[in-house]
Amino acid sequence: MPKNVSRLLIANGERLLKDALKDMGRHLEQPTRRAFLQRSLSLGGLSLLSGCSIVDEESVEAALMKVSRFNDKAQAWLFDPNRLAPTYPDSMITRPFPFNAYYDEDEIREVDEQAYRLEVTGLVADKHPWTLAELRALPQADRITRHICVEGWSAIGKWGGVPFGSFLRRIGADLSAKYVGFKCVDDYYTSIDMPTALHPQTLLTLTYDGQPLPPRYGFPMKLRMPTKLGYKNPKYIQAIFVTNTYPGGYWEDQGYNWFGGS
Ligand SMILES: Nc1nc2c(c(=O)[nH]1)N[C@H]1C(S)=C(S)[C@@H](COP(=O)(O)O)O[C@H]1N2
Ligand SMILES: [Mo]
Repeated sequence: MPKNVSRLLIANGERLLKDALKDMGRHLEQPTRRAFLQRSLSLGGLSLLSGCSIVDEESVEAALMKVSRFNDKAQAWLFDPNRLAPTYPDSMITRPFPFNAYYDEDEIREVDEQAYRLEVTGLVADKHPWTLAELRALPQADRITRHICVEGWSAIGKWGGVPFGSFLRRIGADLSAKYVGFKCVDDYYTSIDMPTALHPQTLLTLTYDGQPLPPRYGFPMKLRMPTKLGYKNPKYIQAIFVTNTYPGGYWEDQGYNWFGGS
């Protein structure tokens, strides 16, 4: 990506942010405003602001959302559908791989393999629900990639499953639609842009480290994207839908940046 292009985008983002702050009037004291600006003026840095107390101000939240949506557009524009994320040798796998969810490990949902069906809805030609056996019968791939969580850790893991682009083509998804959304067994939900859904490293995973995905890592299924931050990678997937209506996400609706590229 040319540096002058990213600089131009950041400069535009800055102008947009300053305009938004001007709109807010004098809600904030000068030093707070300055700290706010300093923390905000980087692409990607915005996603970390959700824990900040000034988010209580409705106007600040509106300004942040404006910039975050600008950030989504910039990231979508910069996203190279053919550029691959790094992959690693077996020896670099992080053991044990960390567990994370919006609840503790003792509340992990156990999904019954026999009763499970993956629902597929929205802008797709073939809406038949999938059993795990049917999904396992599709051509599989595995990859060792790094998972990065905004909470400040990263780890290398090995996931295997169905390349998501080939799955979307198989079900006759409208590949010109804007979003693919995910609903999970544990009430988590998220959504991604179609170019990322079709990226060659995006996998609908059924295995972790060569074994069926254990409950802690999202049995029966996790969408694994090495081009996106951890919270964009849904575990315990119950339903997949293709849509042009912005679906948001569990953390995204609380202020995390929607595009969430790493
Ligand atoms: N269904 C579901 N998926 C989820 C989450 C969750 O709480 N529920 N947490 C996300 C976050 S923030 C991270 S970092 C990763 C953690 O995945 P891991 O337990 O395999 O490390 O799952 C993501 N997907
Ligand atoms: Mo995360």
